[in-house]
Parts: sequence; structure tokens; C-alpha cells
Amino acid sequence: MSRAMQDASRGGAARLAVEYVHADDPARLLDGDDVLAVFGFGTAAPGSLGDPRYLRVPLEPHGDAPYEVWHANAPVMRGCDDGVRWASDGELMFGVIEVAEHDGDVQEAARAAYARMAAFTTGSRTPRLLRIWNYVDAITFGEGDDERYRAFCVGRAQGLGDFDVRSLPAATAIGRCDGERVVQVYWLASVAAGTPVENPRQVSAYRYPRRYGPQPPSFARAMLPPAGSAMPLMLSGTAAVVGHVSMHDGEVLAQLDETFNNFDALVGAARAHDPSLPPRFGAGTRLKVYVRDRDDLALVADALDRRFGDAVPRLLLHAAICRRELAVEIDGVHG
Ligand code: 3EB
Repeated sequence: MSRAMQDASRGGAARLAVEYVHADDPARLLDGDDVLAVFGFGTAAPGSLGDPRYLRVPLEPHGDAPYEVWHANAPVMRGCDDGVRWASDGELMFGVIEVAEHDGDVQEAARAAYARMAAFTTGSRTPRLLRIWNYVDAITFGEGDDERYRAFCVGRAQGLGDFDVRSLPAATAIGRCDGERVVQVYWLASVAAGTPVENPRQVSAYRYPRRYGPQPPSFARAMLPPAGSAMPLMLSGTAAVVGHVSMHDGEVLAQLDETFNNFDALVGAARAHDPSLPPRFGAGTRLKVYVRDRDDLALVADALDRRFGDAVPRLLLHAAICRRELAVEIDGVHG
């Protein structure tokens, strides 16, 4: 446990614990009054549990997937307002918006989702966005600046309105593979701002050159939690991008190694702010591993077994990465 987490466990500050739990009866996972969110993955998970804290993420897991459970401080309140399903303990808010595309207009769906999220969070007790996940169908369809990921980036920036790149949240933007033209956006926001962290091996995404599209992606590489909170470092989706260039095209295991090289650098940069963060991934880490080709899932699972054994809880998902040449991407938390 980091020093910040120990400090906060004595006070009344923000608390977040992320667990991966196998469950025969996922509704029971919502029983605790400290539960902020529960995520099920793929078609084996229920679509709804009649509770805004539950969300099905439309990505198929590799093997028998656990549920992801976020614990905060009890009591957690919840509701549905203005198209937003939310839960909050007064320090942290979980929120989710799903916007259907009209005639495949992903830019407009992203703009609408982000405008609604921005209005909802700005007017709440928890206006500071720490972390956002985006799931977009057919993410690399379309050529050049018509590619759907690039259109998503344009709509996202439009919906955010005026923003300072130095206070952007950490994020993941990944392709769903179920053919539903619905943009799913969920987030974690807080009362107090976190500290964004950039990766010294990578150009900041918000400064990517023009060749990657008209609107650079709006996210930070990681987010340190607000001072004094009992929360892990939040790691954005990370892949084999060095500088701004994708490495090891066609070599999924080399991309996996490069991704962990990027994490070493990113965690190193975060440790400059919080030296009590462990330098290596371990029992306080949770990883979500996104693999583009279904046929690579077992290969990646074996490589992770060799690297980590049982030391690092992880979840493998079949999902399209937002650059065609990237076969694997990983996000997670670390503390
Ligand atoms: C990259 O490094 C990989 O658009 O929100 C990773 C995490 C990526 C988040 C986003 C994109 C996003 O550029 C892609």
C-alpha cells in the first residue's frame, strides 16, 4: 500500500479499490453499500441488473471472465438523470452514457456523449474527471481522416469544449467487436483534481503530429489520484507506441514487451511524484489486456503467465485497437 493510501485510510478522503471477482450470481456483487460500480464483460454477463452501478462492457473475455468491482466509501448513492447512469459516495462519481450513432455518425455520437458528460460532471460535487473509457464499434473502419477513430477524436474534443491539455483525464479508447453502433463512455470523477502523468518514452497523445488525424487524442498517459486519497495510479490504454510511432508491426509478443517497457517508464514518471508507488507491477496492480485478433488471445495469455505467473491479476478481452498495426493494448490500475 502506498503512503498516500495509508494516509487516506485514516481520514475521510476518496477511496477506490478495484477487484476482479468470479461470481455465479453477479447481482450479489451489488450488495455492499460501498460498491461504486460492477462491470461484466461480454455476452455471458447480464445486460442489466436494474441498478445504475452495473454495466456490461461489450467485449468478449478470454476464458471464464471475472467481474470488475469498484469499492469506494459507504454509503454510495445512485441514480439516472439526463441520460447518465451514476453512482457517488460524495468523493468519487462513476458515470456512464451510451449514445447510439445515427447513420454511422460516430463524430456526432462522441460529441453528444462528451457534451452531456461534461455538463453533468461540471454541475456536480465531483467535477474533476480522472479516468474515461470509450468503446466504439468498427474503430479503424474508414480511410485517412474519415477513419472512425479519427472522427471519434474530433467529436470528443468538440464535446469537451474549451479544455486545457494539461488537465486531461487518463483514458482508453477501444473497438467493440459486437457490431453495435453505440458509443459507450464511462468515467470516474472526483471532488479534487488528480495529477496527470505523461510518458517520457512517448509523445503526449494530445501533441501527436497531423498525420494521425485532424484532432490529436485528448487524454493523459496516466492519472495520479488526488493528494491524500486511498486510490491507485490510473494507467491509460498503453501500446507499443514509442515517440508517436507504432513499433513491431505484425509481432504481437514484441508489441507486448514494448508495452511493458512503456509502463516501466510511465510508472517511473509517476514515482517522481509518489515514491511510495511500487516500481514493478504486483499484487496491487490490475490489468485489462485488449487483444485485436481472437487467434492471438491464447498466445498473449501464455506470455503473461510466463511474465507474471499469479502475481498480477489480469483480464484478457477481445477488442480492436485504434491503430490497425497495434495488436495489443493494456490499461489498468497500480498501487
Ligand atoms: C496510443 O498510445 C494508443 O484515444 O483515448 C490509448 C489510450 C490510445 C487512449 C484515446 C488511445 C486513447 O495512442 C491508443
